[in-house]
Amino acid sequence: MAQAQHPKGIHARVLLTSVFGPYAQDDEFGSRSINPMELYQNQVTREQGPFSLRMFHGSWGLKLIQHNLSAPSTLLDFPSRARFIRELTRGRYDVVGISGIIVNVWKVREMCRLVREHSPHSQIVVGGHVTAIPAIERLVDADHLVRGEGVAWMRAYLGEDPAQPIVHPPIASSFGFRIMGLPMAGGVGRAATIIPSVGCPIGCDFCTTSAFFGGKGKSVRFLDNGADLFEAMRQAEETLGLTTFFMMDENFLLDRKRAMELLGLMKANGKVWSLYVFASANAVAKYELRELVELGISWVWLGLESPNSSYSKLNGADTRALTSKLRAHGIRVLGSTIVGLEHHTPGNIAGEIEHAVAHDTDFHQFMLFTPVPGTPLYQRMESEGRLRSEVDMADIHGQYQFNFQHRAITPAESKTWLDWAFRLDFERNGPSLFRLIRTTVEGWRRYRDDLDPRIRERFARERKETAANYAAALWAMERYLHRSNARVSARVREVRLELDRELGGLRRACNRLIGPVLLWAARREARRFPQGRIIEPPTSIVRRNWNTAEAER
Ligand code: B12
Ligand code: SF4
Repeated sequence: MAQAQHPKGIHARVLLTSVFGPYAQDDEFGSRSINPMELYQNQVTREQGPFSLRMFHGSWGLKLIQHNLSAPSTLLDFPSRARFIRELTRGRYDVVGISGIIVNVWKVREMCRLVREHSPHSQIVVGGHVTAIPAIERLVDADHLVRGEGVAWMRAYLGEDPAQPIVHPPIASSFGFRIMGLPMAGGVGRAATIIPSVGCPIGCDFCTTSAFFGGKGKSVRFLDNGADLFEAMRQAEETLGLTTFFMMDENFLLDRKRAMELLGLMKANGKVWSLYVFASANAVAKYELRELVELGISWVWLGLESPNSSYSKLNGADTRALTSKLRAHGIRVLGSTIVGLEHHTPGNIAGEIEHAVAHDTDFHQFMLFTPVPGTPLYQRMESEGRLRSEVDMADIHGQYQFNFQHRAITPAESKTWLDWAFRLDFERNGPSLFRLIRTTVEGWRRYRDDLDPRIRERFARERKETAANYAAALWAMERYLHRSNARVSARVREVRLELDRELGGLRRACNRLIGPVLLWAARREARRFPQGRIIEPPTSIVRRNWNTAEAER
């Protein structure tokens, strides 16, 4: 089908928006209290009480689109419903682009309705994973539904060449960091987000991002080679003053050639950068540890899934050995485990969760096995008649209950096992903040005298940031856990004493003063918000390519 084009081309007035909040509450638009707009509190550290990491991430897909359009545009991120209506009524927008994922479908529907009511002349374009829902056109009243990559589509729609190279925007990866009930300047691993590509060619059957951008063998590459990557990172460093990068690529290490080109340029230009990446075990295996360290890999999101799954990305990998090797070299690991795979039964699932927890990763995400619309797994479950059609799409997010008939585990049991996994991980391994400090210190110990000055400098920097920001937090954690979990408290103490030995007397004295404040704040937070404090992201508005008078509206 021919690509649609707006008659006003680059002169069209464009509003790009994410779905409206509040998010962490139960409402008729599909918000759910267990589905806050946060990564860690939603699906990683949610059972870690006051030690859960709290922060937000903006809508990077919309940012990338906006940055690559010449048309005057407004990006409204995390609006309230009222703020969205206000923007519609004041903006005289020709185009309203709405971004959503599947759980947000009812908000997308409501937003389309609001556009028709308050800005009837606007064309509505809906993009993002929500468009993977079969027969979405019957659920939402949009003029265009964009499945897959959106920059090229929007460029073509607005009369620009879709094949132009991507201009990468500077993106600060997170904001609003809090822990132990207090806002913290800087935040854990403040980083610039870089988006090298979307999709993943490995094509695991459950993987929604892989399926959405073409499936097995396919991905869409924005930064095709090491030089493109290096340039985007250099510019982000210059604009944002950051030397840590969150590589938003589903499997960054898979493309070894590109990664090694980047390493060559980092070395040639003396760049001491830290990289946070997503990577599968078979991709990590393509590198010597020394190469990963030289590349500045300091945090890996690793799919562990299950020791008995047959996913090719694991390829027989001993993930426990791999994780402990990475950690011993100062590479922090966020392990990701699927709960409720097909082979799980009430008899073996506890053992599999124990196995996951035994990895002692710095962070652990647990997700229910979930057939998501648009994936090969969903098609198979549908053809086998095993989808639970009564499940609301707002509940298909992997943290509630199965949306399919499992052969051995009921939906209610699925939630019980999932919650248990998070709790067990916390009980055995302690707060993630402690674990990541531990790994950072381990890396520094190993590499502080390395012959390569780039490596020495990176580890010294990471350790310094950690010590400066979080040594006092260790003091507070040690005491907080003293009664409830003496074993973990003792482990925290060991790391704290080691850090203390390295710190100057003044810094140590400071920490002795700050520690009790943090302890008090953590106890207070746990008392006031036993289920976790509800925090919503603030609305942000970015206008581009307007003349000044209009931009100040
Ligand atoms: C950052 C992130 C978040 C942030 C939210 C950021 C935000 N402002 O919304 C946080 C951490 C809060 C989050 C939360 C959740 N997330 Co999330 N998240 C991501 C992540 C890691 C990156 C998104 C991203 O920026 N990608 C890069 C950009 C460039 O790609 P993109 O967003 O897809 O955008 C492209 C196209 O989709 C398209 N497009 C997008 N929007 C629009 C709009 C228009 C008009 C057009 C034309 C095109 C278009 O063009 C863009 C450029 O090509 C993705 C995984 C991934 N790799 O994408 C998951 C992902 C989007 N999240 C997902 C899920 C399920 C969730 C949660 C439900 C948590 C959970 N249990 O997993 C919650 C929902 C929270 C809520 N209440 O809504 C799923 C969505 C699955 C689906 N099929 O719907 C993903 C794909 C992860 C996964 N593999 O399962 N998430
Ligand atoms: S390796 Fe990871 S990103 Fe790639 S298809 Fe499998 S689950 Fe998706």
